[in-house]
Amino acid sequence: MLGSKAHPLHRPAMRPAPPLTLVITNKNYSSWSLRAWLAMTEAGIAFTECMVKLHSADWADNIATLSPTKLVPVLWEGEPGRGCATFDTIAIVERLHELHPNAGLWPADAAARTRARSLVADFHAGCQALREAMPMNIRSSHPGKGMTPAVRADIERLTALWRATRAQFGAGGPFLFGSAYSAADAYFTPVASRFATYGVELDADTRAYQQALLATPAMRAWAAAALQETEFVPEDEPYATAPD
Ligand SMILES: N[C@@H](CCC(=O)N[C@@H](CS)C(=O)NCC(=O)O)C(=O)O
Repeated sequence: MLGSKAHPLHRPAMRPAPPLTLVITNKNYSSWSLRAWLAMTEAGIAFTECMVKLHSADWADNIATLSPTKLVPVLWEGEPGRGCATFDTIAIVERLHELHPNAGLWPADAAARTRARSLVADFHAGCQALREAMPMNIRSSHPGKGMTPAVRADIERLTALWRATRAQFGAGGPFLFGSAYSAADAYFTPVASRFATYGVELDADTRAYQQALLATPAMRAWAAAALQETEFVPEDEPYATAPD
């Protein structure tokens, strides 16, 4: 007699994964949006981009629905505002890794993966002086601005970590872990952009890494879109005055 359990051969049909949407803001300014967007794009994960411009009517009307924290990026599985939301960039990367474990978001090697996660967590919680004094501003050039002893200390500490990681794990390619681009590289691409905007002098190895980050097709596409934007956000422009 058949019991109530389904026969093992009669598996329920697999439900298709809900579509992914990434809510982001201005490409010229939003370093956190860039990180999540790059990680997904470089990993080849399909998603729809939902742009909500900072300080716009669209933002005022929709951010509370689109983001539990009223910050972006937010990853939605299913309908934005109704599906499952992951917020905060580290959580987004980890959720994407759960959904796409073979997409290469983290290095396959355990020691390299541990280093990648450590670098990302360390940056997420630190480098405050650098982040405050040198906000990402892809279209602008402010050489020499923002450099203070605290910023210099952040840069020296961070670039020493990059050099040590590349020396230990980076043979065979231009990225932190060699030829395979990881979420850690996505994390540091906005820093590479800041170094260009503020004309930060770099040692040869760090400069090579910076250039590799800025040269990926995904970063070029993002930067090209950033250059098309015309919004001026005063909070992100400590070294410029609003155009008339
Ligand atoms: N820790 C957050 C930071 C997110 C964040 O600060 N996002 C900025 C844009 S880069 C934002 O949403 N700002 C909107 C506001 O301050 O009102 C993450 O990792 O995602």
